[in-house]
Amino acid sequence: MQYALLGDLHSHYHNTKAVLKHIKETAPNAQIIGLGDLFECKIGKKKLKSLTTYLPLKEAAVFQKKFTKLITFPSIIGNQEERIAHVTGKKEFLSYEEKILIERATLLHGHQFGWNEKFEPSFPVYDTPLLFFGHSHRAAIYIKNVRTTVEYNQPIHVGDGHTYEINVGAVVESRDWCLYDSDQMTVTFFQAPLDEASLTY
Ligand SMILES: [Mn+2]
Repeated sequence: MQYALLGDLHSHYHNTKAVLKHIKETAPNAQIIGLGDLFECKIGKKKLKSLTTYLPLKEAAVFQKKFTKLITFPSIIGNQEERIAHVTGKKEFLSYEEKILIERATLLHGHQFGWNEKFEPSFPVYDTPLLFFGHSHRAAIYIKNVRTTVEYNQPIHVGDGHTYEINVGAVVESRDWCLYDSDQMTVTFFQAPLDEASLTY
């Protein structure tokens, strides 16, 4: 089975549309799953502390109807959804799973890990050969905890019994997504082509 994994959309309509189009062209039968931070919260950590009441959704987040119509696939929760729920009191943003398990792979958003000052993750314990995640907006594959350079459009074989941690990158900045084929046991990084409209939200 094929899975198309995308994360860190941050409410970016044009890039999300470009990535979904690219997925449809490249792997039309893949099951699409989001890796969190679908939406962009406009309230930073500092402002969060000074809030005394809930904010309306429009003030708290980049929330456009045309964007929500693109989100027809399941997703795990990201820190943006958690913050939007906290700021608005809207519990529906907490309705996403913290973790999804698919064939031989765990899906998590990286806010559940520790990160060092260089923004490198320390991975939690997980029970599958593969871990897919997002959060730092940097596509990467870690083999035995060593970060390895990503080559796009090149299937990487991940069925050799080692564990692999795969950061699928970000939709919002670079239109990244990742194809996981559980029959072939391959992972392929992709970037949807840039269209002019992608330069705006
Ligand atoms: Mn995040």
